[in-house]
Amino acid sequence: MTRAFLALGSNLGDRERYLRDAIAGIPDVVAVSPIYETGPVGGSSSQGLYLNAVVELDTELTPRALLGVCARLEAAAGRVRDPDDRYGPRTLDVDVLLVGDLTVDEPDLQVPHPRMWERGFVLIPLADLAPDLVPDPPDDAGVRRYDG
Ligand code: GSY
Repeated sequence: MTRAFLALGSNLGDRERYLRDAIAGIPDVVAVSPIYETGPVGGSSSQGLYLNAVVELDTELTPRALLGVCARLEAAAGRVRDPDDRYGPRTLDVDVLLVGDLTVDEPDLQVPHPRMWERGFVLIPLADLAPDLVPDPPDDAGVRRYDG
């Protein structure tokens, strides 16, 4: 069994519903971070605020299989990718962050996630679940606890 982490984000439609439905569809979940409301990073600053969370899994799934889980959840949320707006608003984004000590460097899958260490909206919820991995989480004013 391997300790893995996925990051979830939504800034379109019923954001909390999309996150909660996605979390319910993830296999082998052992912990879920609090939900945070966060300012959009990248793309138009006029797009809506995100809700973000991180989930921890204890799993035998490979990084590639986890990527398949992410794609299935995004499709179930009606995610439509706009090739001209890579950082545009989305019903659901699910990213593979870490899968134990494994590394993957392929065109469509990089593990650890290459931008995770610069993103407060990832590091703050990850630190809630894994302070051993993020001993010094950033003090990011754009990341606030969301209570509905
Ligand atoms: O990379 C995930 C999608 N995403 C997010 C996000 O989840 N949260 C915030 N705050 N900004 C983001 N920009 C992108 S793209």
